[in-house]
Amino acid sequence: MPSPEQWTRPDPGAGPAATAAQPSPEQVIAGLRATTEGGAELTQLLTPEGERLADSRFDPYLADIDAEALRGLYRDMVLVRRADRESNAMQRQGQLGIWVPLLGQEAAQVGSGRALRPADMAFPSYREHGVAYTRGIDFRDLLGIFRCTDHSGWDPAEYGFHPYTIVIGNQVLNAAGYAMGQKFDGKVGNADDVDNEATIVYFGDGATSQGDVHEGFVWGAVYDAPVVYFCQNNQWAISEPTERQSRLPLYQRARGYGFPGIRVDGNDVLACLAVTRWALDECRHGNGPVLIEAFTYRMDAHTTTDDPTRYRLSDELEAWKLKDPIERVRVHLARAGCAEQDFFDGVDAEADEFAAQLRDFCFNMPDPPPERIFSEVYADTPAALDAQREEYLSYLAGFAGGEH
Ligand SMILES: Cc1ncc(C[n+]2csc(CCOP(=O)(O)OP(=O)(O)O)c2C)c(N)n1
Ligand SMILES: [Mg+2]
Repeated sequence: MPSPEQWTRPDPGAGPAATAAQPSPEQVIAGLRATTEGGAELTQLLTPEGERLADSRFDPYLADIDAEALRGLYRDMVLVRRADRESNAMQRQGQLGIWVPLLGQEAAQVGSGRALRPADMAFPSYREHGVAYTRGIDFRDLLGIFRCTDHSGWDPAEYGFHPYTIVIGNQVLNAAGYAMGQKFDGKVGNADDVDNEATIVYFGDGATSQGDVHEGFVWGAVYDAPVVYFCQNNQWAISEPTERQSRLPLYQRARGYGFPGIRVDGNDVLACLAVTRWALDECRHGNGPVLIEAFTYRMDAHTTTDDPTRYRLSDELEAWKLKDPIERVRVHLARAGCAEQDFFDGVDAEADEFAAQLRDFCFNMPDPPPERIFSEVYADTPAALDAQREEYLSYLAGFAGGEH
């Protein structure tokens, strides 16, 4: 049976007719293999059973990951998951307008986020709460966006973390441009590596069908920009499965742009950390860009407005539960004698406290003053905007009970 690659690469002896052949149902099913299973090309350092696999290419990037660091990665993922679940619940209780769950993607986000250095820049989409956490952003600062009282809750330059982007794929162009700037500013290829910087941009499998992503790849490639394109292939773009968006595994698309592409087990925090460190290193030394496809699974709904039971079967979810990103680290820590029950209980207690603080903050979050919508838009506010603000405030003042 021809592999999906052969649909676009006809047998030279078969003549032009082969090029036009439609894939048969079997070929379509074979095509699923390309995107729904990790395959031999998957870089994995920690199996779902918690077994550490040796890897001569990527192990050097984990030289500093001792038992304490591993416990730290576990703690990061547990806290992030707990905050995600609490936020999801708060949306259900009417405290947030919407929530975008990251459940199942903790390893992809914590692993890649922990690979970054403070001077690097990250461009998220809207699901990257785990990356935000690794950049030092207070999880509470994310909540205003989802309570619809804020556009962003942090200074992007201070944290090296751009505001969330809802327009699918747009941040890939932003990131390519930012990385070109890093190159023009001499932040790439310096003999002293502390002077080097890189950019990482997060986007989904569905985003790879957007023109902006294609353009972002082209700009990054032709300028040798220090940008890591980090695609979290969580198998779904709302209700559209990946295999309906690509005939090839997504990482293989990099070849067409002339930079390396690699598929990593997105549920393996060690593989995500090592591979992203390698990719960032490549970028900092002038060998960028790099595409990473983190092969993972969105274990919850697309957002709280979505009902995934309408379009996917529960056995798929059950199969992915066995590949849980947190569980495999827990098993590994326990089996390797790197953590006792006390440690796991302590992290759980810390996570409960973290969630309680989040809840308390959310329930008591003040509404921003109405003039806020006019501020922080321009460095120097134009007169027309000043006039609109004054008009709006005097309109509000006309209501009984004062200004608003
Ligand atoms: C330009 C644009 N088109 C459509 C949408 C609506 N939309 C929101 S999320 C989404 C699916 C994105 O899927 P994927 O890139 O796989 O990311 P995921 O949500 O799975 O993390 C779509 C089509 C949008 N936000 N922007
Ligand atoms: Mg997706």
